[in-house]
Amino acid sequence: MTAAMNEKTIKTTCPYCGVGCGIVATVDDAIGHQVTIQGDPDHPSNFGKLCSKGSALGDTVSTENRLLHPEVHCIPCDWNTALDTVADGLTSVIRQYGPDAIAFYVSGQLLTEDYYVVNKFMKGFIGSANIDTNSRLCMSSAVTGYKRAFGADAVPCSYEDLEAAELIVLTGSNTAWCHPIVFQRIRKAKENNPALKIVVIDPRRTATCDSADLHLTIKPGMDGLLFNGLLTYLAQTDALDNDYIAAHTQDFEWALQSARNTAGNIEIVAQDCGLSSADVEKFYGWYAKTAKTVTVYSQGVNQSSSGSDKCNAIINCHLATGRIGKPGMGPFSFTGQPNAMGGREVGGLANTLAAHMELDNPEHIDRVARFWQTDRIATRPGLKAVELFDAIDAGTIKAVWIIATNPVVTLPDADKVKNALKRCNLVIVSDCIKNTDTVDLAHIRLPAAGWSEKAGTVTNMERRISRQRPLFPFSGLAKPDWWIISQVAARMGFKHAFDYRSSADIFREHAALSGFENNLEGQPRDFDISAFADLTEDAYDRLQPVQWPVTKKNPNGTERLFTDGKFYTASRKARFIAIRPRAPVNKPDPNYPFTLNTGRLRDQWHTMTRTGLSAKLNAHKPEPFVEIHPLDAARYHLQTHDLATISSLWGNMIARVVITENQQPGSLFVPMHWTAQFSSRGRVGALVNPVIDPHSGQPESKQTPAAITPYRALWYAMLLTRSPLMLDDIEYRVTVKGNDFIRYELADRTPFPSWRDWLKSLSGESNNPHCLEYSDPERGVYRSALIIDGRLEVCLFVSSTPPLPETGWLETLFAQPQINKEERLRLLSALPPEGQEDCGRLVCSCFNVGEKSIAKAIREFNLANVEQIGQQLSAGKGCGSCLPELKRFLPRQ
Ligand SMILES: Nc1nc2c(c(=O)[nH]1)N[C@H]1C(S)=C(S)[C@@H](COP(=O)(O)OP(=O)(O)OC[C@H]3O[C@@H](n4cnc5c(=O)[nH]c(N)nc54)[C@H](O)[C@@H]3O)O[C@H]1N2
Ligand SMILES: Nc1nc2c(c(=O)[nH]1)N[C@H]1C(S)=C(S)[C@@H](COP(=O)(O)OP(=O)(O)OC[C@H]3O[C@@H](n4cnc5c(=O)[nH]c(N)nc54)[C@H](O)[C@@H]3O)O[C@H]1N2
Ligand code: SF4
Ligand SMILES: [Mo]
Repeated sequence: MTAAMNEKTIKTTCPYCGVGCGIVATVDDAIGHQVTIQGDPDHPSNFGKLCSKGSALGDTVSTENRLLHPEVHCIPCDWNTALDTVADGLTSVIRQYGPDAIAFYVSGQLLTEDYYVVNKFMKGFIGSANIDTNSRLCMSSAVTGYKRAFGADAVPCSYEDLEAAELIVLTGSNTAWCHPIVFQRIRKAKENNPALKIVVIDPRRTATCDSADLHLTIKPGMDGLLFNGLLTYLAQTDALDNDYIAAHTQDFEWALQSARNTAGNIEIVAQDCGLSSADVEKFYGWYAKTAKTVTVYSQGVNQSSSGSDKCNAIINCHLATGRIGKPGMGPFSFTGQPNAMGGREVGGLANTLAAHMELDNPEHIDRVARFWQTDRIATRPGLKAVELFDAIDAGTIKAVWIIATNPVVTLPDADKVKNALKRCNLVIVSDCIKNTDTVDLAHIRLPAAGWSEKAGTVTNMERRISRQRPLFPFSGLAKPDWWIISQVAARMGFKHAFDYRSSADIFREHAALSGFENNLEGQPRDFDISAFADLTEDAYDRLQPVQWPVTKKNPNGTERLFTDGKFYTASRKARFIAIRPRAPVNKPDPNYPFTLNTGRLRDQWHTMTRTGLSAKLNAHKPEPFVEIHPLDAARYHLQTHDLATISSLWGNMIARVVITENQQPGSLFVPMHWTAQFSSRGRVGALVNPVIDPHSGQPESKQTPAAITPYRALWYAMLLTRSPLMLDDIEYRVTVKGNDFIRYELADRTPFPSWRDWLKSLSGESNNPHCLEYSDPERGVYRSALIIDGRLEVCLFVSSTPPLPETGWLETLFAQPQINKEERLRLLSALPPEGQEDCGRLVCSCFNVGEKSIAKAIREFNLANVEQIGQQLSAGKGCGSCLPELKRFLPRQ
């Protein structure tokens, strides 16, 4: 048989962001764990496009770092032993302390089927609602905002509304990096319709700003005031849709009064938001006169102690202008995770119930209990993420099961979370990966099937349900999450309710519940996919992407909600909410004079358990860093390439200094991605204040008072090696996985005993080791390379001051089986031979184009736009994720 005959093509969905791109995966059974990834041209979310992360999925499916078998107290075991131990452990806690002494902490990265089962188990049968999800950190404020306004957690818009819009306001969203394919759709829409205006509201200048007609560098946390000011302005300028307000809404006067009281005129708003009056007026003016307006909001709005209010301040303006339920309009919360929306559907949050029902509503509780045929259902909301870990810390929760999330890195006050887990009697973790900061603290580790193995559905941020389909068999003993949970439920006496044979079984039940007693007495629930309640196994396999609601009457799904002006409140009218804007809870002070902002990078996904495996993705931003404005850098004696200690009342970290005017004076930005697996001191969650929104419980991850000081090491080193090395005792250590090498960035304040002896110890018993060395003790410089049998093994550069030489060329030498004489000669200078260029830090990961090559081509060929760069270098011609960055290399027009 030829290889091609073994090839099969499978359609599935990207496991990263909420855009929910369709993928065509080609696997060759003869080759094993390898896959070629392409965008699915027929998927309505991406029409064939994929961003850098989606395109690199093939690099992340290796089994090398997978958790391949269950472990109890670090001892590998079979499933029966592990499942019995989990069931016995949970049962004994319940017997002794009651069901509320147990907690689950789950994730928007579960498939809907997994998510449904774990919620049914905990809320329906264990009988406690102490099950929360990482979505609490992500979009619980958006949920609260929608529920307060519409009576249901219903995202009104579609991506097509962005294309039909004439004004897109992006607030607290770095769309270019975090929802790249939707951003490409927005960019394309602007090309097709130059009248489309884009306003970006973000204290930082981000890649998203490169497409903006107006960028408002808002003072951190002030969005509520800005949108209250907008509501006042709309009233003052006669831009309200009074007919819509009268027919379809309630409580308008109340909200307007509050807006007037708090944001009565543009000057005050501008001053308090740190903006110019002219810019605020421009934004308000555009908004007032552009009917087709979509406001997109994400973590810069949600992750705030007043996040829910900010969401409602935004929604108020849409309701006041009747801009909802019509093409090209609406308040559009961008969710982050691939299945944040699916989690909302199954009641993933501790205060909600399945199928968009509520835990504070006795009728809903009764209905779900009858559907599940249980008399043990939880009857009150459970603890929300931050409180839940506080309860673990306090010892009131005795056992926790964490599934598909990494709270030791991503919850605020993350050192406290770490200590809480260390103290907890029973920590069960289900993950695909062998070592994460959270898995490392588990008593019981359960190997979950990951993307490319598991089967089920996800819902993207425009309510579109798509299938994830398996490409490979399960690795090792890994099992789908729904199976693991059902097995434990069965062992705890609930087999009758968890007797699922497939994910299709679960999906049907979930669909049936969504239609169960829906629309009683003219009161419908928004989430209804009852059309799928009888889906056959085969039809589930073939399920095409579709936007809910999907009912028998409406089998092709629903592009837009609220087209009839009817909402899900008792009166069927939308509610205005009166907003009193509040600043972040903790304010900078002389000890902690900066506002620390945290967020995402283009090529990493959260805690890097998967993207960190891809050399390509690591190349874009390889090291944890802190961005600071030049004036602040000068004041605090920081230079580019320096390391700095950043600290808050809660914790501290070390990161590389990046000086940039993209940052406002008084604020710092640190990416959220680094963990103890990749860096000794790069976990920013340790610094983040555990302040939460009173309505949603979402933490204020974007604003923590912080201080910064130079970290002056005795020595700095850069080490390239073929295989991992033990470097645990070094104070600053970052590990970067490359293609054929690993790079370590190192620094310490205590002397390293002897680099020479250490290198010698590395050559071990090998034949023919050869050590090149250069030493200048006066300058603290030491350089060395270890070559074994003509092949480069280790390359070490040490200096008493940063920066160390650039490593681009040296890294390429690891791909060679032998290095030649000239290369040997130049090794310790790090300068490539004539004709072999170092292309600099990677910008375009599809075509491996670095910043030096781009700058050089622009200079040499007088390139004037990104198209010309593409023609010359191919950069930007692949996934397009680097286009905003390419723009920055061009001379400013
Ligand atoms: N590459 C990549 N993409 C991702 C993810 C990833 O890890 N990597 N994660 C996914 C997930 S789960 C999520 S939730 C989304 C998040 O997507 P986004 O919300 O777009 O991403 P963030 O970087 O967290 O924050 C967005 C912006 O909010 C700004 N901001 C901070 N404070 C304020 C403020 O007070 N007001 C305003 N208006 N803006 C402010 C920040 O400067 C930042 O640029 O991304 C998803 N997509
Ligand atoms: N400082 C700061 N902190 C933040 C944020 C921020 O902007 N700033 N953003 C917050 C937001 S919006 C989010 S969404 C969170 C995300 O934070 P987390 O969810 O904690 O981060 P991930 O790295 O996505 O963790 C997912 C884990 O699930 C595992 N996994 C993947 N697939 C599966 C599966 O199918 N089954 C199982 N069992 N495991 C699987 C992965 O290996 C990984 O360990 O971080 C939050 N924390
Ligand atoms: S935009 Fe990128 S990360 Fe998001 S779903 Fe599409 S390919 Fe995946
Ligand atoms: Mo998120």
